[in-house]
Amino acid sequence: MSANILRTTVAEIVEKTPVFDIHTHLYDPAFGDMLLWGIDELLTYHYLVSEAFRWMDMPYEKFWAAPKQQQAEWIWNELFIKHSPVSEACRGVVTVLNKLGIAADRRDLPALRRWFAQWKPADYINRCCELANVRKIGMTNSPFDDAERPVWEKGFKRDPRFVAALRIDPLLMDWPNAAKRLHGWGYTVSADFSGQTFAEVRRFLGDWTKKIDAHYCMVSLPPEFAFPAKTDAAQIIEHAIMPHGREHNQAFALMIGVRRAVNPQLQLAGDSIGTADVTAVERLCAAFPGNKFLCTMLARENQHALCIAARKFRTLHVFGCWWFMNVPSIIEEITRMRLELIGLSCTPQHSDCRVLDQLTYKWAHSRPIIAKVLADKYEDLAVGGWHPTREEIQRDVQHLLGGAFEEFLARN
Ligand code: RAT
Ligand code: ZN
Repeated sequence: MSANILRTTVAEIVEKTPVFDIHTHLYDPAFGDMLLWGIDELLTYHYLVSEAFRWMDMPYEKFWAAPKQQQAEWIWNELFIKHSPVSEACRGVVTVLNKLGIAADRRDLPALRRWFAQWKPADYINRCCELANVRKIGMTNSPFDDAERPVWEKGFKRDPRFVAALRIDPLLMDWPNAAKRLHGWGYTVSADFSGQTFAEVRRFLGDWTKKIDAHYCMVSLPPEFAFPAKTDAAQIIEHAIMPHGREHNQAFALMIGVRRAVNPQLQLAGDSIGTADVTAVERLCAAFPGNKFLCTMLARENQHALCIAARKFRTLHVFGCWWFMNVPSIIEEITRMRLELIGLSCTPQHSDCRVLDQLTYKWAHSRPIIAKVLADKYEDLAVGGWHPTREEIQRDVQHLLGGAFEEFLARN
């Protein structure tokens, strides 16, 4: 294969290989309105809220008190009309419209709304999955979410494209309140961890794992996360989550580096970042060799050390360019580094979509970067006389777009 043909072959295979998007905030359609979609949701995505507030001279209270359509209009005017939408999150909206076949540059928000209003949710989900070429969507499912919990408790017919992940942030980050809630749900736990507390937390995790068929258990953590430590989080991990993980052969996903509510007035848009301590992840892997860990980190400064940790522990699977890392320049840098350090045994990207339509842009933006980096690596190999076949390229891309993740989860 010539260098040019190699590049176009890799690009074409990356485009055509369906992806398992391992972490999003999208919901099975049975959750109704909780599955967000359409132009007003796209415009009020929290990534855009924080960008719009860099220009808007408006009290935060006024913004939050307004109806969503009004908020969307303010953001549209600020980020698309008064300025060109060059940021990654803004460009995302343009890509979504383009993928859907809408002339985005007519700059006509009411017309966009009319276009979206024609769709039935079920058809629109199919359309977005087809355009994004997504085969499975990992949800984020919290038993602590009062809107979500009753839907699971009542039961519903699952859409096989949407797979569950058990999200447990309050359990680790706010144990005293989580203990009260568990108690209220019939688990005999004490805030001081006495008695049957750990066994009961395990029972809670086991019940929810079964109820939602959780593919993995997950938490997002602040940069201060330490292990071992005398914190509630470290104790619950050691005495409940680890034994639970071994019992159910369930991986534990750590998303580390978020500093919540740095500017509370921005609500969901007010979280920031901090450099974390990768040795906590290494110590967890070393202390619990019978457990599996998934990990992504928010700070660019942590990415290299995290890759090295993955070289040391085959029980650690690195994934995604999370949130503030999910911009083209950084995706390229991190993906390149990962391939150079741990080859194809990682999952370079997840979308973190909160709005269904975003699947189309997040994957449209990430796929060419993954293809470019992979083609560069094949080209380097060609210099040494190693030429991958088309079948080998397909195999490799399948691994990167969810296959390696599935193999990792299935491993005993
Ligand atoms: O990326 C995001 O939308 C963040 O708000 C978070 O949800 C983050 O991805 C998380 O899962 O904690
Ligand atoms: Zn997320």
